[in-house]
Amino acid sequence: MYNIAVIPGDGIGKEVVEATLTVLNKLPIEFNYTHLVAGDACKDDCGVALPQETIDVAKDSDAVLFGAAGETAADVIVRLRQELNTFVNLRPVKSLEPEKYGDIDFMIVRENTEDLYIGDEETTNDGAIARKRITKKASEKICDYAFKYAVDTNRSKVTAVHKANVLKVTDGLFRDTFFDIAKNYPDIEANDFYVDATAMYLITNPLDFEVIVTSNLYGDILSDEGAGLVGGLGMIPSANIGDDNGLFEPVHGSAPDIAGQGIANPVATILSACMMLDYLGESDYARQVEKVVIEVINEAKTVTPDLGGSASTQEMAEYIASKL
Ligand code: GGG
Repeated sequence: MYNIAVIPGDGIGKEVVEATLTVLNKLPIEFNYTHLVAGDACKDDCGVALPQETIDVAKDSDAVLFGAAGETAADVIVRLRQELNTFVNLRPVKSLEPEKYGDIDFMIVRENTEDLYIGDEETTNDGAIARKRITKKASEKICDYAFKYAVDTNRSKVTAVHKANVLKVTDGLFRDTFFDIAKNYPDIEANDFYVDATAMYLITNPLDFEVIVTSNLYGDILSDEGAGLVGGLGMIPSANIGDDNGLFEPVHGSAPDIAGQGIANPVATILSACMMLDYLGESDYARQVEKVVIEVINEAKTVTPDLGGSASTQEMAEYIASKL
């Protein structure tokens, strides 16, 4: 039995998490869910966006399934990643409809604990200032993870993304650390691009990428761009992994424009649950669910409006569950 902390969060988070539990509940695995609150509504109701109980239960669970953060993202999802010390955020950009989007398949390995996302901001006399923290230790850890990931998944190249020509000290440290770590992996090609150039190459040459390793902010931005290459934000899952904890969430946010309408695409959250199954050592079931999700998307019948259908979030999830 696995103890899973479930944090739907805000907006469409509730809908996509409910849909995902419908799919998980069809598997012959026993899950003990603890439903926890966090987010904008939680802040309005109880004064804090991330209650201590939510943090404690998340830390003690076998894995965390998270939905979406809204305006309180910094106090909720960014803080949770720090509290759980999930130092890597894996964001796979993979086309599930190769005829439509080509054979795009690369992994973004995003550093998850530092950079501008430490939230060290202050107001000054003439405006405001934010501190960007890049440490050698965290850079070594994330770059090593990226190379190991490349070896484990038979990839041949790791690309570091930074802006070291402008941010010479912080991004320069990240880039230099990357090339130091690369020396330990002589069979893997190591190259680097500036983040602005990468934003273009992802559109002009997406097949050139295999594994991207980058800092927190660039990883956040490039993964949304990646989603745009393969059908939209409803398609990309993610896994936050640390030495003791795993937290799984779609890349998308709370999408207030469509929240409550029951039309959000549940694929990103269902695939995040597949990454959770991998983390729990249940990879056979992860592959089974992925296979059905791909079939259902390509069938294009019982899918949400963004995928060309008219099914609701829950109808699509029930259809996926029925095929398992
Ligand atoms: N499920 C991802 C989510 O809630 N995203 C909203 C957001 O702003 N996230 C910031 C981040 O991923 O760092």
